[in-house]
Amino acid sequence: MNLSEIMKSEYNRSVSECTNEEIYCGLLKLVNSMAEQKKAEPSKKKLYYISAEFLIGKLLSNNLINLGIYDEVKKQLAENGKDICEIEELENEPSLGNGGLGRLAACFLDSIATLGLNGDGVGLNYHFGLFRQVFKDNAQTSIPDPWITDNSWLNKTDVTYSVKFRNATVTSRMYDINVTGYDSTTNKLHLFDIESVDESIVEDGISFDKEDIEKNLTLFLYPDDSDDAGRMLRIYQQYFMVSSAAQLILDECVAKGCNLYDLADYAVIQINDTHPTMVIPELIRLLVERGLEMDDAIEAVSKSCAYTNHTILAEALEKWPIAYLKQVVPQLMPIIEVLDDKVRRKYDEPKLYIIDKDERVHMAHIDIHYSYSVNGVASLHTDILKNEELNHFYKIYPEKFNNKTNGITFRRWLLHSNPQLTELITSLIGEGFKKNADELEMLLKFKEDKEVLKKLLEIKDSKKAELKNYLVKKQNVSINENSIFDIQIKRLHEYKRQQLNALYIIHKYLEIKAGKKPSTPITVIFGAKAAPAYIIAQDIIHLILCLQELISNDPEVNPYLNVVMVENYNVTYAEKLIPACDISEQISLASKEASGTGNMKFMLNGAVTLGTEDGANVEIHELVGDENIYIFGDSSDTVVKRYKDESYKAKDYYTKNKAIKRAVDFITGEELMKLGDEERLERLSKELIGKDWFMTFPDFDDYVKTREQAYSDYENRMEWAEKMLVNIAMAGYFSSDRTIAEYNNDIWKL
Ligand code: 26V
Repeated sequence: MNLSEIMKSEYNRSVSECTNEEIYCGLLKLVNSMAEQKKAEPSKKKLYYISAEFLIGKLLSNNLINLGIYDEVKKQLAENGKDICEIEELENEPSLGNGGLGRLAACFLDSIATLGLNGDGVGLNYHFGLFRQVFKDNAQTSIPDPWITDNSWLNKTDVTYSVKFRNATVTSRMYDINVTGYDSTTNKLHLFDIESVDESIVEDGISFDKEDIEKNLTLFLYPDDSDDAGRMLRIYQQYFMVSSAAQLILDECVAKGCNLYDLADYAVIQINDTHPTMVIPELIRLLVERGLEMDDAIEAVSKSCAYTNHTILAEALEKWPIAYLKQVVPQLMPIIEVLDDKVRRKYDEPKLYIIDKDERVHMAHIDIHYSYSVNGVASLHTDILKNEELNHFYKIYPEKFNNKTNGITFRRWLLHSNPQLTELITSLIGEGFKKNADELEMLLKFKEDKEVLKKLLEIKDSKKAELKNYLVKKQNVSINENSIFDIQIKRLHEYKRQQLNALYIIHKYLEIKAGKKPSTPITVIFGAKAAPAYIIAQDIIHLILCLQELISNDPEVNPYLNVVMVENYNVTYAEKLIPACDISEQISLASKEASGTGNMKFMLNGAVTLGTEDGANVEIHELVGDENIYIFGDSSDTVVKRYKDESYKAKDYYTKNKAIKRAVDFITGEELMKLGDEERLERLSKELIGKDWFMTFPDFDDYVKTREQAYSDYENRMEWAEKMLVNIAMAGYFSSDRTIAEYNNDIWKL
């Protein structure tokens, strides 16, 4: 690799004479041509990972690392007075996902390519992705987030398909992004789009005419579905995605000589949550169109599809009214009726039916009946699916259910985001862990090595200083790099309980006011977007922003406690925040967070978890042991029981527990009312006292106590460093390479 030659041939200038933009374009070309050369020989069977979201993040550094040329490029740039970080800054981050589900899909693509498996991603090319969050008057507003430029990673292909809706037929075109494996082969992410999309129809914020499908189909990711037109648009998007995918799959299989009865020998389709579910009836429809009997088509498709469930929240399980499906994709309804009819003939249990008595189609039920594998994403989550949520399905299909605990790619979440820690680890145990993450356990032998522990602390300090500088640049806020960095970054949702964290902050604020000052100052950092139509989530953001303002202007408190909410939290922000974190807040109500993956990224970077026994926290706890994690709160069993017997009354806790009452009353007290919006703060307080559906009050005392314990343990720097080291050492299990190897061994069998 010679950067000078590349820039010479592209621009006829030396590296130092080129602008950063030109260098970026040169590198993009270089990466793409190297990636193309690493395309694997197509094997007979191929995986299609279909997902409505791929939250891939910026790709330049990631690709340079995976192609093994990052250090060399960085060096050659430096020799010419150029800084690779400044060049990275030029890349737009495509926000093609909401959060965990989309980011998981991106980590999986990295591992699939790294393990040399024949598997591509299939999704949609949203022009604006998820909205960009802008704070105004202590509240979230949203604007479009365009990311596609002439120099994006998208490569236009000549693959096109015709997709038929009831009222229109559109042409889908496939765009490809190269997915480089680490020291391995290249796969593709196929993103479908239509040419007629019109970015100019967006008015005022992110609102647009939801009816004009040919102009809006791939404009946004999951546009606001709080109204009928929004929900309908989602069905259009989903069908557009899966019809294109199904045609691609059949074309590729036929090209390889597949007779369609044997589809399962050529294709395995992983359905990422219920968004791509319509691929099942669509494939059946296409097979029948190509001459198969209905029963044969159903069998061929069922043997090719596998489904992953990512949530047990009832409101997130998709149920589409028949009337909507008839309106958008009438051709699928007869197939769905056949699928439902088969279930009804066999089982006399309405909970298993696909179509319910209110004429709604339960998408997850299609997946479970007509896939050969159903998996949850962490051990606790899978147990809850088997024993509670999907128990009636588990009883009839015990062999289909399996667990695949989520994972993260270490290339992005360690090698790229924390080169300093990577270097230290390499100096201690060699390079092996980069491909075999279990080797991180070798770090345990340095548990009592003072020099190593000191280095760990130094690296953490340097990442904290880097974050401080980044925040000044990005948001013009200044934080104390000598404080404890306590971080909660994830989508804003009541079940994730940012409101519990906020109640703690109020509690601490009042304690400091009363003279109880912490030995080390604390900086609490939040990052979270809330769905525009999710009012209470917006109210919680408002509360946090008001607390940030209140405290930053209070000289009595801000030497000891500060709150910062980062604006437009995304993958790029996560890459800066995670390595700088001391305490990782994973405080969802037990049983509600399917897995979480941020928890794994923090652990890998030496943050210590403060969390409930929920999702993958349970597995983190088992791996690191009681000394190296801070667990609090009621168990998943207790919570499930409380919901069942409807015994929880928030009001009782509020009246009986003085600390809770004091914190909740503060929300509508005069200090915050002066800064905030009365309606928002009152609604939030009323919601908590009257309902508190995600049970923050029962966990409050234990949360405060455990958090204080963590802060006090932090004071003993050497003991804390030991906890950091154990967390890093035990993180190997959470490599997505392990997860993908399990998917392949148990489900895909590529
Ligand atoms: C979707 C919705 C949509 C409608 C309103 C409420 C709501 C609540 C949650 C969701 C989540 C959809 C699925 C999802 O993103 N699940 C996440 O998947 C991650 C990867 O498996 C996992 O780590 C997270 O725990 C899980 O929440």
